[in-house]
Amino acid sequence: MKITSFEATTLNIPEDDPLANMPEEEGRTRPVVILRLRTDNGIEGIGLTFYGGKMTGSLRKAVDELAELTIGEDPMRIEHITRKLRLAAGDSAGPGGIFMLAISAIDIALWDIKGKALDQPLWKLLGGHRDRVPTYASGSLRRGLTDNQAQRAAQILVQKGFTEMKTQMALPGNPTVAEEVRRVRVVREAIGPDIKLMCDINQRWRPEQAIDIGSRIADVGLFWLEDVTAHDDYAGLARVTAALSTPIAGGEYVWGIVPFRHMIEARSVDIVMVDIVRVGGVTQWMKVAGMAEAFNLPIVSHVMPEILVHVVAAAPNGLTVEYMPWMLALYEETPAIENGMLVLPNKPGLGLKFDEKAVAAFRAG
Ligand code: SMN
Ligand code: MG
Repeated sequence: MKITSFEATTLNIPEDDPLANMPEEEGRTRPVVILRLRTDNGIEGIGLTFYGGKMTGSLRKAVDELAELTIGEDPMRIEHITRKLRLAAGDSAGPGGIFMLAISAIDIALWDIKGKALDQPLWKLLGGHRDRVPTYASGSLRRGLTDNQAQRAAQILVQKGFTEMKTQMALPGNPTVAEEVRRVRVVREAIGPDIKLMCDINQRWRPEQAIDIGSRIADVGLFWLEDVTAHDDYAGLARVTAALSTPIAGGEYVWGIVPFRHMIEARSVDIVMVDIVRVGGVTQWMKVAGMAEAFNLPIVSHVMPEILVHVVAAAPNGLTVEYMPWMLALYEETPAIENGMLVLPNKPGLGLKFDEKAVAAFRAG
């Protein structure tokens, strides 16, 4: 089997809130580059990438340039292709940034091809640990909402059957400690004690602030507190992790696999979160899962549940899948949620098909 052609397209995907219909800001969109990689036996693998922001034109160009280099290659030899692309472009441009984002789209598409060629769903190819995985609602309880809106949105998520959900602190403006603490308490009040509640800080606190606020909310019983300070302050994160009884999650902001070694060795986090387009795709995501497993740490996904459900279900230490719904509209069908669990698809590869009407509607430019 050989790769014969590819097609990349730039889209603007709405960043709305289909889960609770409580968007932080109406009309906001996120640029995304989707990729189709085609083979000589008629298989089409799909991949995608983002975080290009205003540099998405450059990211699209990088995807085109790297995908061109895969033509003629055997798609089953993913590590061989990765090495070729690294030598051709990444040696001087890596390890992070546009190169990593672009190669991730290619890696995802190659795994989709592999699954289709072997007629197996990706989660089984990667280990197939479980056929259902816990999931948590994300993107609804954001920091830009009022306390009241956050409470209403949280109740809607519970009514919809979610048993896990994520909110945010580090509120906009210059909130007092009391205001920060109140937000997470009112969300907890709205959902009761039995729903798992996570809280994302998105690197906005200093370590001592995280310890101060984190210790005041210990009784809220958060399932985890995420990205409490700068992502590469491994020692600062370790200080917070050691000081708080609440588990600390982190990792979505780092590039490639090596930083996870340093984070884990420094005991910076209790729960390892891996972003699939910053780490280098499915291949590298699973390597970090193995590294975390060896250190007795759980692993969790970041955004794109329709893709990440495969890797979390495959890994024995997979904990839960972030159900961030932004990209769901891109596909004809996405994995169902039953009793708060995502059900793994049985179709080959990713089990996803682009909805061509949605692709046309979101097309940029
Ligand atoms: C997040 C970051 C970037 C894009 C979407 C969402 C956030 C999360 O940190 O963990 O959901
Ligand atoms: Mg986050």
